[in-house]
Amino acid sequence: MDKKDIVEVLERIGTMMEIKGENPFKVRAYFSGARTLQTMEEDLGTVIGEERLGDVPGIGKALTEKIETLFATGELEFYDNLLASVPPGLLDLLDIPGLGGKKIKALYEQLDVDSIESLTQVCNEGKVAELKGFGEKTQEKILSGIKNREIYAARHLWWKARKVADRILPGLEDLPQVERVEAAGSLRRGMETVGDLDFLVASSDPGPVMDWFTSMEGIAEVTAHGDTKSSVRFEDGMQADLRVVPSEQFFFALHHFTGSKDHNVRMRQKALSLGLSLSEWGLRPEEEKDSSRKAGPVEAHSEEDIFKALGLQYVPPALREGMGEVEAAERNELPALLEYSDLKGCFHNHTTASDGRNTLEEMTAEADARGWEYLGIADHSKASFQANGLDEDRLAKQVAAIRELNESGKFRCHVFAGSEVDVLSGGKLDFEDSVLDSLDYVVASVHNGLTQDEETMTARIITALEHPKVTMFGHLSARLLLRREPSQMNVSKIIDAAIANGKILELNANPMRLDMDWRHWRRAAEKGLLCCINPDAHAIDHFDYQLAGVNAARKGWLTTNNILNSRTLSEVKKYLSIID
Ligand code: DGT
Ligand code: CA
Ligand code: CA
Ligand code: ZN
Repeated sequence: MDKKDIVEVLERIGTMMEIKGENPFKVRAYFSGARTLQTMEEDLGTVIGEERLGDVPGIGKALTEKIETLFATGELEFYDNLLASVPPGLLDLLDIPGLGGKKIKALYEQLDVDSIESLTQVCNEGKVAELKGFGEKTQEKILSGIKNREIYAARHLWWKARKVADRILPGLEDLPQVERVEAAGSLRRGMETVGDLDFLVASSDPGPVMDWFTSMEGIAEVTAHGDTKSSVRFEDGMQADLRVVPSEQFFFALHHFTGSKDHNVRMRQKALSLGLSLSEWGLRPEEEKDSSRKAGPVEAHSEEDIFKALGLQYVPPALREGMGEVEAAERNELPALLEYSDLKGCFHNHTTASDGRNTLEEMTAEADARGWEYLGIADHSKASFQANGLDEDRLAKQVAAIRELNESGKFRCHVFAGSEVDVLSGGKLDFEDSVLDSLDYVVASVHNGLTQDEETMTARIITALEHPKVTMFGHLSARLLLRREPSQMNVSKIIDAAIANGKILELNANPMRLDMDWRHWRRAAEKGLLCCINPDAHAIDHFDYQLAGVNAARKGWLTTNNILNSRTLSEVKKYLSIID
């Protein structure tokens, strides 16, 4: 079992002991042990191998044995016994923000709550508000937490959905009956989360295609098995639809099932204004609608043909959200969308100096191998102690190491020395100006106090944006998709403040963040806001996240003009006022 999983087991042990009302002293030992382990810089295997785990402050004898057993075997009898001794539904309650061991214990003992269902019921009856230490507000928060949990469970990260689709598509392609195949729906539009996968196949012999699809590996249930449409649910909860159409309808169906619904509505209106009727089956004069299940007189050998037939510029899937794209296509004013290959580097990246998994050199070598002209290192600052943030001394050493690496000429890729500086709760930065002066750039980010009210948070962020040393703001809302709601803030005020102060907002490309949200970018960029797409990489393979970032940027109508890191090294140096 790896370190991350062991940390989770220790936390669960602590929680279960708390629920059972065990000695708070013992309980605390598990939580603090989990934290110690989490922030331990050295490789856990090495420390265990050299029998030094017991020497680590905060990890006592009992804990050492348990961690070693988990590391070696992935199992622990003590944990299994504990799991068996609490109602299984109780641990689900931990998914609700604000509920820890103590609160769960109170709910269990005083209101017999032992599952999400029973918790929902007592909340709706108003009984939770009456409990000591809870109150009306907590009860409301619990209810909205339960609702979010349902929404979260029904959707999946685009990043994950794409990987599942990438496994299914080749299988479909290989079937002899399949003439064409595409993934459609929200996945094709590049939505940050995806409800279900939608596959579309052109074939004149759908039977074997349906049979293959409904007998794929990992399927938990076949929810529909028809002549031309089937649906399945995989063991991990992901669902997928497959539709098979005759090849002359393929592009009409592809356009229809790519959506979005709002885009389709606008497209049908556009067709009607020309006396035409557009459907998943074809495009035909409106008066022939009765025969609409047959292919229409207009042929489409690509989606482009459909747009052309309506006198429209081609609208790429990323823009099909019913947010003015059809109107812009009428005027031939769609943007030239960003490509991954437009990116020449990035700025928000971590190394082993804070909580990253790769060293400065390893990160630089990888950026170099990708052909990037520059790489910015922005490790955490000291207030982010849980992420092993750097203090002034360690930062100074890192800056020196970066300067040295650049001078060594070892890599073509230039490294910029930065920092992801915590924005403290009142908007003050975690480092003094004299420290920030030694850096090439500063990413300001909020990592704590995420539940401040809208006014306080907005003021906090604007204060940081007004700081002369700040270059860009990191992951604005601090949301974690399908896990944590965005912090409350007045985004349009923040955008205005960033523009007024000549500051950049990041588009954090981590597939769990994609923050600032693409829905804000089009208007913000029109007003003049500059964007930087950053992977927030904690390891070399996280540079791939830039694909998700570019995807979100496309949905935000951004072009190379709006993106700092599509500029060349010398342009960026100029922007950062760095003189060679
Ligand atoms: P999802 O799965 O919730 O992430 O979102 P989508 O967009 O993939 O939605 P889905 O799977 O329900 O349907 C795929 C596409 O099919 C959708 O984007 C547009 C089209 N579609 C489905 N139902 C309707 C409908 O009732 N009206 C219209 N105009 N289009 C529909
Ligand atoms: Ca879908
Ligand atoms: Ca669907
Ligand atoms: Zn961060």
